[in-house]
Amino acid sequence: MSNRNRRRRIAGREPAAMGLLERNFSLRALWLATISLLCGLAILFLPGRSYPQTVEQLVEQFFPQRLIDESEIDFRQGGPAPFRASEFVLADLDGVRKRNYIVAAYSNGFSGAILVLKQQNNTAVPVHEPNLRLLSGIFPGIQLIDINGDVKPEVAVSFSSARGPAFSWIFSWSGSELTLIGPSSTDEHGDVHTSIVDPDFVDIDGDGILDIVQGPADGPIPSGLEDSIPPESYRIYSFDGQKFRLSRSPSYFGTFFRQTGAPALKSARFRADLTEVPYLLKIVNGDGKGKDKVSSAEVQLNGVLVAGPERFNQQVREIVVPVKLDKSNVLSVELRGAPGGQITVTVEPQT
Ligand SMILES: [Ca+2]
Ligand SMILES: [Ca+2]
Repeated sequence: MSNRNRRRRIAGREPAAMGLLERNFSLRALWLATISLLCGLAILFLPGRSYPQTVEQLVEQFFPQRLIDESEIDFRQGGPAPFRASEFVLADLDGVRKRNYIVAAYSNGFSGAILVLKQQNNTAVPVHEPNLRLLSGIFPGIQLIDINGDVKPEVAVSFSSARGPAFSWIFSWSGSELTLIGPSSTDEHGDVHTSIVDPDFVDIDGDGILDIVQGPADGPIPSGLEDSIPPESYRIYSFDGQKFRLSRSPSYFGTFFRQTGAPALKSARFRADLTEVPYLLKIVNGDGKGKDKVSSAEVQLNGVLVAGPERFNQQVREIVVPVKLDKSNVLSVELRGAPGGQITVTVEPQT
């Protein structure tokens, strides 16, 4: 068919048929517009990579790219397969009775990162990342602890090491950033190291502010090696309003609890570096505030009774006994009386 003929055929159509064609065309346009609108709405409101809804997805969305890059480069150079671990808590950092922050910790199996995200509707914005190059460990953990009793939580982040113990970093929230308040030191390159591994938080002096107790890193020493590995003391860090600083280094620190059931003897081993200096064994009866005292107990050091039942009652707060230590020592404690009582025993050089 020639072009001229075709033009004639179209031009020769009935006006009614042309109207139908136009109506079909505009219906199709309307249909397409509706489909596009629905697709747009679906992308906006359905959970997906670009618009995460769950906190888990938000936390993953902000996984630090430098950790991903580091493990991929390492893998290409023959290292282990890329690894990702993250942990988070929802936190009311400002004390406004709304857990509107996400504190997230990330690890690629070697290096770690901490990120504070502020939740806004279905999204979050990163508001702070502590600049600590030496955060490292495999599995991150986060705990909120109100260290100074002001209702606003402090943040304890840990990264477990291959051998199990976790390096801990303690922060307070300034309103805009996490400030490291945990015990730490700075090396010659300006990098900050934490001084604590799996610490305990105890209010030792009852001032309402938690203290940090760090036990010796050395586990049980194989027999015969006691003399070649110097003993490590316990370390107690107290908060001075700015930072936790070392306040005492006792040879032993431990809290004993009166459990339900018959009184039971519990023993703890500890070592001492100096055996020729006088030591003081101090028993604090009750918790930091003086509650939960025991009315009867027996405390022995190296098989010798240092405090018997007659020394304890509900009015006794503290018992101090001068003692001598051996290189290796055993403290044995049996608490009696009503379950729930506790004592804390410290052994440190007499100053
Ligand atoms: Ca607090
Ligand atoms: Ca305290």
